[in-house]
Amino acid sequence: MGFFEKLKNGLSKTRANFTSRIEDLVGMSTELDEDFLEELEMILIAGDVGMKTTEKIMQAVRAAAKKREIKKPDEVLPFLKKYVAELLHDGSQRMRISGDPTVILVVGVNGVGKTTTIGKLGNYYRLLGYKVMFAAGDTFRAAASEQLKIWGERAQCEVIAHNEGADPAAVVFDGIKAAIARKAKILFIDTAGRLHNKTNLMKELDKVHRVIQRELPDAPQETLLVLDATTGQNAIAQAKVFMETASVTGVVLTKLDGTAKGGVVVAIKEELGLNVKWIGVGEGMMDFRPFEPDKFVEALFAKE
Ligand SMILES: Nc1nc2c(ncn2[C@@H]2O[C@H](COP(=O)(O)OP(=O)(O)OP(=O)(O)O)[C@@H](O)[C@H]2O)c(=O)[nH]1
Ligand SMILES: [Mg+2]
Repeated sequence: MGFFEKLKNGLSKTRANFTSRIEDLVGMSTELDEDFLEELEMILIAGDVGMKTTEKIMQAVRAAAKKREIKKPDEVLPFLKKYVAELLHDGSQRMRISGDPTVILVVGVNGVGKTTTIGKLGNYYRLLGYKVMFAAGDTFRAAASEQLKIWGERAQCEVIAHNEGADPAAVVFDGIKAAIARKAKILFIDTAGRLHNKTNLMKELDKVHRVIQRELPDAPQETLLVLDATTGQNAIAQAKVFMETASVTGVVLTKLDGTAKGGVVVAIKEELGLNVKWIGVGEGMMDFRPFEPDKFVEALFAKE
């Protein structure tokens, strides 16, 4: 299956909940009247685009209607497609591979897909010719290191790990030393998603961050926040907590396959000001894509 087909398949539930409902509304409406606009607004909110972003989109639709740029209901979908693509656009989607090593810290609550994402990205960058290593900074959960080691084998990336309960900062320190010694170009750092409480988790991330900076002042070059698309607006609330502590440089939005809440991509950009850099569309090593706004919108609005 090609890149676009996989993305399109991954977004099929979102499309059913969002695009198809707009199409149905358009099909039933003859006038671009207040009823139509209110219904459209409901669909956007239900599609997890978020309140603030929905308001912004609706203002644009109303303004375009007033200026007679859109006159009939069936002109709304092409307008939305173009408008959403513009909202999502940004010049700096790519990751910066600029240090020796480049350190990429991966954060997020438990179960969102951090470890899986590291496996996928590790393999991707190895195939591009970089030497990649992983550091198992999640020492809280039993078997977390083992899971990362399995991904390390599959992705052919060396893993630095300590025993369960070890100090994550110590693992990170060793990871950096090993990456320097072995001339790795990229070091991915896995972190715990759950500790005894939120304050502890944030303290731990802060400590990990300080260790990285002490060893490599320009690092981490990226702090990727992993968010699970199936959680919709909850993902936005989670992101706000992480943004208070970690200087998040981008988002990995996982589990876009099998969710109707893909509209959350728009809210991440608009309400958090964060760029989605990667999207996950399955559990396998190749089931992810760089986030490309045009392709995403194309797949979101694609006809079956
Ligand atoms: N369908 C689907 N499943 C995914 C995706 N990414 C991860 N998963 C699954 O989500 C589950 C959790 O993934 P992990 O990578 O263990 O998540 P984590 O954030 O490391 O979790 P903790 O270590 O517990 O904090 C696993 O069963 C993964 O296979 C995705 O893009 N699509
Ligand atoms: Mg994990």
